[in-house]
Amino acid sequence: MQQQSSPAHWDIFCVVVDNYGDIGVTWRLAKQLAHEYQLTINLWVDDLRSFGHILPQLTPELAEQTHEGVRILKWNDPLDIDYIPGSVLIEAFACELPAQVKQALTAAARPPVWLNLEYLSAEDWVEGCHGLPSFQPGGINKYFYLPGFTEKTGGLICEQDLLATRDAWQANPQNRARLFADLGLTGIEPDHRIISAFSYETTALSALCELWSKAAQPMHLLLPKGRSLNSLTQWLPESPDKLTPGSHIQLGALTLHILPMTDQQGYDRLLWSCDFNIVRGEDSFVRAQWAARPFIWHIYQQEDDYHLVKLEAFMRLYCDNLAPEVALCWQQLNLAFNCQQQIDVQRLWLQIDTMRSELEAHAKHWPVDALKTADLATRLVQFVKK
Ligand code: TRH
Repeated sequence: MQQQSSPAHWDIFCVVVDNYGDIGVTWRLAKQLAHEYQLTINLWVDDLRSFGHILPQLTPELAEQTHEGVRILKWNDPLDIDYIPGSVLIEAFACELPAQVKQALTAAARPPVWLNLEYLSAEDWVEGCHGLPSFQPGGINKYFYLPGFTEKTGGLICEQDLLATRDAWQANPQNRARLFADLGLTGIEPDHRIISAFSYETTALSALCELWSKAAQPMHLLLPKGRSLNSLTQWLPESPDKLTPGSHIQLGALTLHILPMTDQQGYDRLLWSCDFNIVRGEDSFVRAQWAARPFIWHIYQQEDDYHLVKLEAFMRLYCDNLAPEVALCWQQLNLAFNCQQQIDVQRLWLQIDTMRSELEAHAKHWPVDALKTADLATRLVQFVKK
C-alpha cells in the first residue's frame, strides 16, 4: 500500500511496551501537533488493541484510520505500507525503527529531522542532555529530545487551552455532577470526599482503603478498571476480572466504584473532579498536576530502585516553595506509598489531611510554575525550526 502524505508530514513511531504510557504520551502529542500547529501527523503504533483502551473509537483491525485529525497507521514489521520520509521523524522512547524506515532515511536527498523522544524526568542531568545529537550509521544525526520541568529541557505536554478549560470546568459544580451521573456513580453528595486511583498493584492502596473505611466522613474511591483494583482483592466479593464498570462495593464509610477506562479527555475530567488523585507512570502523573488537585505519584518501578531517585528529584522541584512541614509530610507520604509501607502511609495520610488547604493551594499554583515559558509541543516545533 502507498503512504499518501505530503513530504512535510511528521511521523511518530510508538511501541506499546506495557501499560498505556507510551501510547498515551505519543497520542496526546500527535493530537496537539495536529490541532495547534495544523501539522500532518502519521502515528505508527504496533499494538492497536492496547491503544483502543484509551481511544475507544479505534478499530484495531484497520491498517489505517484517522481520529482527531491524526492519521493512525498499524506498524507491522515489515511495514505493509510504504514509508515516505516527511520533514520530522520521532521515535518514541528509543523504539527500534523498522529496517525499511532506516533505509529510506539514508536514501533520502533531504532526510527528516530525526528525534528520539525520551521519558520524562526531573533529574538535573536532563538539562545537559536535552537536544544533543548522536551520529547514526547512515550519516544522519538523531537528536535526543528530553521532556522536563525547566527551561533548558524539552518541557511538558500541555494543550494551550487546557488550564482555561479546566478552570471553567471546576468553576461549575454541575460539570462534576453530570460526569459522575454519566459514569453511573450513585450516592455521592457534595460534602463527600472523592479520590481517584490509577496505580500499579500495591498494598499501600489497601492500607489507605482500610483507613478510609473508618473515616468520619463518607469517602468514595473511583477505580478505573485495571491494576489498582488487583490491590484490593482481599475486600472484593469476587475476582477483579469479574467486576464490571458500574459496580460499587461498600466498606464502612468507603464506597469503591469501578469505572470503565475512558478516552483521555474523559480521564482529564475525572482528575479535575476528584478531591485527590493517585496516579502513576508518566502521562497520568502530568495530567494530575494540570488538574490542580493534590496527588500521590505511584512511579513506574525500575531496576535497583532507580525510580526512587526520579521520585525524589520531582518532589524536590514540586516542594520548592511549599511550607517545609507540608513538603516533608507530602514527600514522606509519596515515599511510603511507593515503598508499600502500610502503617506509615496511614499515619502520613492522617497528617497531610490536617494540612489539606495548603496542599490544595499549592496544587492550584503549581501548573503555572511548571509550564515556565512554553509547553512541550511549542518547544518541539521551535527545536525543529532551529
Ligand atoms: O499506563 P502507565 O503505567 O504507563 C507507563 C509509564 O508511562 C511508564 O513511564 C512507561 O515506562 C510504561 O508505561 C511502559 O501510566 P501513564 O503514563 O499514566 O499512562 C496511562 C495513560 O492512560 C494516560 O495517557 C492516561 C490514559 N488513560 C485514559 O485515557 N483513560 C483512562 O480511563 C485512564 C485510567 C487512563
